[in-house]
Amino acid sequence: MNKLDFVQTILQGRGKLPGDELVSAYAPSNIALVKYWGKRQSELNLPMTSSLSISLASRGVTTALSLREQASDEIYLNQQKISAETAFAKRLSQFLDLFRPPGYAFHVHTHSNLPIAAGLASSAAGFSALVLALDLLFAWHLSDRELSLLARLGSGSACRSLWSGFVEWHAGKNENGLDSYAEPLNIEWPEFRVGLLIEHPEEKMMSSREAMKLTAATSPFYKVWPEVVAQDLEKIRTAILQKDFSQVGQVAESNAMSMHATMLAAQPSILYWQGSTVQNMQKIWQLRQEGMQVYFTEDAGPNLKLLFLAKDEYEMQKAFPKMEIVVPFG
Ligand code: 2P0
Repeated sequence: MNKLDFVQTILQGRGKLPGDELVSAYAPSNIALVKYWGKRQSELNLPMTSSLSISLASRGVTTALSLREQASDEIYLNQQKISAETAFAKRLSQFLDLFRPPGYAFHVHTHSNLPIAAGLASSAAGFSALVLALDLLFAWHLSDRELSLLARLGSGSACRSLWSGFVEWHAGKNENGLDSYAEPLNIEWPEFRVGLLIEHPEEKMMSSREAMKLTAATSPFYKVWPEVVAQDLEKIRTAILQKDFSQVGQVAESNAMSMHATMLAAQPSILYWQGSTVQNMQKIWQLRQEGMQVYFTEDAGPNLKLLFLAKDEYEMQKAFPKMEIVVPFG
C-alpha cells in the first residue's frame, strides 16, 4: 500500500471540503524511554520494534492551519517565512499533498518552543500537531487511533505525540500498517521529572531517518536490537506500573546506550555525542554513586535528557544549573 491509499483507507470517504476557517492545535514533544530505531518498511514508516515514550507536557508545537485558493503552500516557523526550497518546507508540503483539495494550498504557522533538530523530537510534535489541525480543518472527527496512524506517516515518533504521559507505539505486524499505532498507558506519576540539558541547540549532523537506515543496513549489532527492545519493553512496562523509578531509569539509560552502540558499529560510524555529552554522562554516574536517583536518555543528538523525581529537583538543578525541568504530569 502507498501513502495515499493508506490515507484514503483511514479517511473512508470523509470529505476534503475546504473550510475557510483558521484552526490551531497543540501537541507535546515526546522522549522515548525505549527507542524506535529502524524500520521494516519505509513508505508507511513501519517500525522494526515497538517503543515507549514520555510526553513533555508544555514543551511542543502549536500549528495554525488554513486553506487558500493559491498555487503553493506558505509555511512559517516561529513567525519566519520558510522558503519552499528548504528540506523542512518540502517535507511538510509533501505530507500535506496527501490531504490537499485540488486547487488549494495550505498556510501553515508552526510555533515550536523546542530547539529544532537538537534531538528533542520537534518533528514528532510538529506532525502530530499538524494532523490534529487537519482533523479540525476538515472536520473529520477521527479517533485517537486514526490520528496516530496518520501522524505516523509524517514521522514515526509523531504517532506517540498525541497524548500526555507514558505512551506505547505498537509496532504491528501487517503490511498495510493499520495495526501500527500508539496508545497511552493509563498511569499518572506526578513526581516524575524530565530534565532537558540543551548544550548544543544547533542542527544535528545526520537526520534520524538517514541514521537509522544506515544502522539497520550496516551495523552487525543491529541484529540483536529487536531482542533488546522486547526485553526492555517488558521490564519498563512493569516498572512504570509499579512506580519503580530506579528500574525505569536503568532500563531507559541502558536502552539508549544500546541504541547508540548499534550506531557506533555502523559503517561509517554514527556518533552524535559531543565532549559535553560524555562529561554529563560521567557526572550522572558520579551522582548516582553518591546516592542520587538520576538516569539519562539520549536520542539522535548530543543533548541528554535526565530522569529523576520531584524530591531531588533542588539538588538536580544545583548540579545542572542550565537544565530545564519538565513536569510531565503537571
Ligand atoms: C525515538 N528517534 O524513539 C527515536 C530515538 C530518535 C532516537 O524516533 O523517519 O523522526 O520520521 O520515522 O520519528 C526520531 O525518528 O523518524 C526518533 P522517521 P523520527 O524517539
